[in-house]
Amino acid sequence: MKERLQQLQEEALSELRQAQDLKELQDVRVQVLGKKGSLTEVMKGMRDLSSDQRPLIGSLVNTLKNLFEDSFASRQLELQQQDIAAKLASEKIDVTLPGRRAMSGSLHPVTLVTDEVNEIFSRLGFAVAEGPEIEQDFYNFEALNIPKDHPARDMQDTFYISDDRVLRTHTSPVQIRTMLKHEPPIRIIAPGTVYRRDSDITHSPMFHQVEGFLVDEKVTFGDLKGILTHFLNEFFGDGHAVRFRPSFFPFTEPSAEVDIECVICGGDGCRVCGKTGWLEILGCGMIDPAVFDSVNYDADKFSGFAFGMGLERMAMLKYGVNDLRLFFENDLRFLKQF
Ligand code: 2U9
Repeated sequence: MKERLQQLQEEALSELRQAQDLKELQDVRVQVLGKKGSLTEVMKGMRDLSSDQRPLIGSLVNTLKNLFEDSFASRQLELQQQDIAAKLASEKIDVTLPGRRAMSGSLHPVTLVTDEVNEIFSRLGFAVAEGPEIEQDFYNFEALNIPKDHPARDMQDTFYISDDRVLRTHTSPVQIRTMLKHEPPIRIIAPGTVYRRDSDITHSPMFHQVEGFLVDEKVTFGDLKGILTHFLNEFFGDGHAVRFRPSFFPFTEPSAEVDIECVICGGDGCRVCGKTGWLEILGCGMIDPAVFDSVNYDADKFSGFAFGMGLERMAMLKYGVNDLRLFFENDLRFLKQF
């Protein structure tokens, strides 16, 4: 029996040493101390021993069992440390490597231009106002002196939500809403998205505008010219001639269109300005007394001017973009340049 135990000890300890990972180590434990393990079998056989043999063999078995447990624990620790070391080696991070740059987005050119227009007018004391994109007929047309038979009201030109509701065709309704809430003096610019049933190389059914207006006592066309000339000099830089041409809008009287000396060719004539040397850039005028009537302003006491501009057009001229569609395609190669 003693020899059997000696042999068992050698085998068991050698198996422990040979175990290459924690799973193999567990298997050795089962082989020795499991239900049918080699040492378990020996312990079961103890009952067949004579009573004088039993204490001696019992103590040898116990010693062997303890020795096995200790050796098991230390081999287990060794294998665990080996595991950790291997993991650390494979997951090693070189903290001195340069980091990967996060991709940062940029503002859309129309947003950039909107912000710049807002800033220039803010410095002149204008507040920015916003309003709904689905508008009632009253705010979009009626209050702006756009009569029932005006072509702008036609189904061909305007997106109708219902008989009385449209996708706003300009941001002017924001200004009607503002006047209905506040008394003069008033200085507002209204940037925003507008919709017209127009789609070709130079028109998009959805585009962006900034409109502005100022109402006070004794406001003159001279004030209008001064403010808009200053704005264009700020936006495009000094040194471009500006001219005002008579025009017509239902909501302003008199009305004018504003041209700036071509910012591409400097007035010599090129493809962008159609060889005229001038770019049409703004519409404007003195607010029609009929508009004041519809918001209950006293047209004898107050006067004001208003203006409007298309922001995609401003962005095209500022950044030299030659195709309107680029603004709506969301091609990152285009957008990343701003
Ligand atoms: C109120 C009264 C008058 C705003 C104005 C224009 C002239 C104009 C166009 C420029 C290019 C629109 O984007 S565009 O197609 N705008 O020519 N807009 S005067 O007049 C107003 C606005 C509000 C209460």
